[in-house]
Amino acid sequence: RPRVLSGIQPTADSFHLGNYLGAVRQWVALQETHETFYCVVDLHAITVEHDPKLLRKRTRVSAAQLLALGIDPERAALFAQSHVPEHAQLGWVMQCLTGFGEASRMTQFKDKSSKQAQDRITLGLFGYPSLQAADILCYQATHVPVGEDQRQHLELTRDLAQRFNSRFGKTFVLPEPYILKDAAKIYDLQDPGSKMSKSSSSPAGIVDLLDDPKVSAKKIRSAVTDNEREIVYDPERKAGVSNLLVVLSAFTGRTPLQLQDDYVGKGYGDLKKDVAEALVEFVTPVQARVRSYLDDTAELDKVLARGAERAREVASRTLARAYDRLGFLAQR
Ligand code: AQP
Repeated sequence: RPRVLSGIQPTADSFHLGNYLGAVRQWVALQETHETFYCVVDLHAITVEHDPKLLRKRTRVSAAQLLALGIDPERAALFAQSHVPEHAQLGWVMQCLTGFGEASRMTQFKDKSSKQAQDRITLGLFGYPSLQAADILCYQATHVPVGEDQRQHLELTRDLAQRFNSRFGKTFVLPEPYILKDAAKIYDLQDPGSKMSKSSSSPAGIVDLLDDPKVSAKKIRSAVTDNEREIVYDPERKAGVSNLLVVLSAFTGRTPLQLQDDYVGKGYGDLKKDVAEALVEFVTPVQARVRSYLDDTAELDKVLARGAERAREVASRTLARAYDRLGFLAQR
């Protein structure tokens, strides 16, 4: 079966709607058809300043959310990135193949580094995409379900895999992005020109899955739209309304264009009310499941340990092959 790898950072107390609709929802669906590896990327989380206690907590909360959202640990290998040391080991190799100019052109690095004082920007943040390439290549993943914002990093991963293969012999499979057209990017409710993001959205612009559902419903009702009245799916011209249609589409299974027809003659208030209701209906049982996974952290840690074991079986074989091709002596 084709392989899938994806990861999510434990850098917030909750996933937001963009993380779920852009990425995790695809992770769940792909378990049916692919061999899946999903990790909480704690190594990536320390590329910016962090608090160890919070990281520990957020790693478990992330795993609990993934389980609550439908990741089935019997089918997918669900693990913490730091439990599989091959990520960091292959990450070093990938850094040694990445050009300085190439890394400098990554827009995520430019965005994130522009928000920090020069001496706070770490080499880890600069090298983030090379580690991400290793995350993917360790598993010879063919598909990587991520949001649109990650497309450039995936291109780099393909370039690095190709570079390694042509210098040292065919070792890595070139992964394809798996980006769903209609949910690829969820926008900030207050600033629908920018993506919903944990680091840059204002509290009113971001919907956290673990927020009080009443608060989230209120944020949806206060979402920025425009001065017109028609509910039309036109992301260029009507970003706010289109964003709401995309969210409702994900929860109802109707396409944004079908929804546009459903809402002929209705107003923005009706649309917002329906989006808020669909959201509350979705998050309420998810939150209950998250709480129950967090009530038994020993069991949660066991799930992660089993996932890491399965992941290492694959990642260690890939690393051994890559090390051999690079000319490292085999350990006797
Ligand atoms: N707004 C979004 N729309 C669609 N997909 C999104 N993703 C993130 N934001 C959106 C996808 O979520 C997955 C997990 O990403 P991550 O762990 O790297 O989270 P992140 O990028 O740190 O999340 P943010 O909110 O974007 O944080 P900042 O802005 O702080 O970096 C990825 O597949 C991503 O595409």
